[in-house]
Amino acid sequence: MFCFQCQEAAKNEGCTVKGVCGKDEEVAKLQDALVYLLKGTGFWAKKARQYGVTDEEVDLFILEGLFATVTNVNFDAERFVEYCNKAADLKSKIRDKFLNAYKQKEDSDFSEEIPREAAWEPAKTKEDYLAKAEEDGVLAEENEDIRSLKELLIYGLKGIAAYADHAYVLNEKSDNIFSFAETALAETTRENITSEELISLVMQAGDTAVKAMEILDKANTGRYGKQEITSVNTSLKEGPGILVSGHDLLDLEELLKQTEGTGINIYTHGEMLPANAYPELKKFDHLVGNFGTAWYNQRSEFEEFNGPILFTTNCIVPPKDSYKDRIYTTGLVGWPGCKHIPNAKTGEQKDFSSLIEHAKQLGSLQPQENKELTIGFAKDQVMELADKVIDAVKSGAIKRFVVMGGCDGRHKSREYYTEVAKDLPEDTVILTAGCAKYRYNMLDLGDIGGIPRILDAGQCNDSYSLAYIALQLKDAFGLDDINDLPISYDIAWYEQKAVCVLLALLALGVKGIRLGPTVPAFLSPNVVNVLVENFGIKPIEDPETDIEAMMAGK
Ligand code: SF4
Ligand code: SF3
Repeated sequence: MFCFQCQEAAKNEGCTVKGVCGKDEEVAKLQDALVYLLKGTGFWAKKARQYGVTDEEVDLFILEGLFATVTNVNFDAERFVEYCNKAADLKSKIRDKFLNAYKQKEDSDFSEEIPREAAWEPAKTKEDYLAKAEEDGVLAEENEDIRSLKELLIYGLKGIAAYADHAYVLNEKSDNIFSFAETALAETTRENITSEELISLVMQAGDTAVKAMEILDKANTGRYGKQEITSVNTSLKEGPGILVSGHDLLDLEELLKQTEGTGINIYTHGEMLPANAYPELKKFDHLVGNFGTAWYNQRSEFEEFNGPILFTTNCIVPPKDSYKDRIYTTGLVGWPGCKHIPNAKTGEQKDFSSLIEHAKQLGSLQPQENKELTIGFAKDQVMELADKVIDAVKSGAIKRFVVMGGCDGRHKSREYYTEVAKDLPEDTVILTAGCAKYRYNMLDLGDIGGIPRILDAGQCNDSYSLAYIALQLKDAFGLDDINDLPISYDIAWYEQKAVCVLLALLALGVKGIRLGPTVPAFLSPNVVNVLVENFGIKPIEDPETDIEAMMAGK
């Protein structure tokens, strides 16, 4: 196996024996085979679009397939065999549709040369998929820079796919996103593609990432209302409970409906915390708060939570035997041997009854002393405070905003973010989104004239809110360039949704982003140079040096 798609890639080079995340060789190879098949599917889907033919089953499955390969989503080999089979079927389906359309229009059979990803007819066995991955994995591309740019594009696309899929289940979709995903996948199959062409696709991925976050914001706020400033309980209460992790608000809503009146309390974990700020979710009295912190702490936190735990997206880590029987997965998430709640039929809800029964059997949780956390500073809420914020900047009460969104992770070096948060001068405000916040969201940093010094916009996709706020401030101050604002970006990344967010920020023209805790292993030295020269991206140094530089606008 070879995988270097996340920040925890072994030695910051790549995982070759087993993933640091827990992904084994078989799953890693099946994921490679799936991406390979999706590239072939993208090739035919792009061609079909040129002849006016689309197929939403294909469009959607491309998103789902990519999403399933995001770090810490699915570790179940059998599920990947099913996904590969489905990708192979859909590849044939869209190919045949294209060939028919071509023949009708051109009055001849399509006879151009096709890439090997599009031509492959798998035997639809696990062995065949594994063999294909062995000969045609990530390292099959020998040119280091082309490989780096192709993977940057694919990883950004995986993040886009995850966000677009979350929006899709809430009835928001964009044909531009489907079309871009197919084009990008198809382009990676071209033997003679140049670095310049790939850089242009990476920039288009940034534009598409903005679009994906925008439609997801529309989907979330359309259904659940605008996030409101909310004080969230972060401790366990008397009575049985279910913990919900991940990013999928629809799963949470359906579970809340199905547990109403049962006496079961629902708690959020990790990236589900922002759900507590949406009016249409917080109206459920039995959504009682958030328990725990970022994903990598789940092995200790889940032992403490004596109830079932539902995973709706990443990040799942290898469960301990002490709580493995309490883990349930749904959507694209999977862990071998853990119970999986299947998708519902169209127009119906998922059936969470087994999970609910399990919570009843396990009985009450051990109550804890209460602590509160304030959240809900997505774009609409911050815009309500806009006058106050603008006045505070004009008067000098706020000297600088520091965007510290992104992901959290295991590495000790991430204490950097806690230190930065602690040591930033008192006239600074931290804007955050994503699970990166768990490094500092319990610090009591106070407020500036009633504006809290940590403004938490929500999930990683709510980085859209942070970009939106920046654009509004630019207009409010009559500036031409977003980089003239007193905002610094100190972003933490871990998985591919953070790659998507980074590309979105670049597409919006943000320059001088600090990226940590390490520079991605999949970026070759030449590609790093391109990012440094064109966007001023820089690695993090120590907190003191970086704070000084940021305060000087560097
Ligand atoms: Fe390694 Fe990250 Fe890939 Fe897992 S996702 S195998 S930790 S590089
Ligand atoms: Fe976190 Fe996985 Fe990335 Fe959604 S839950 S930000 S790491």
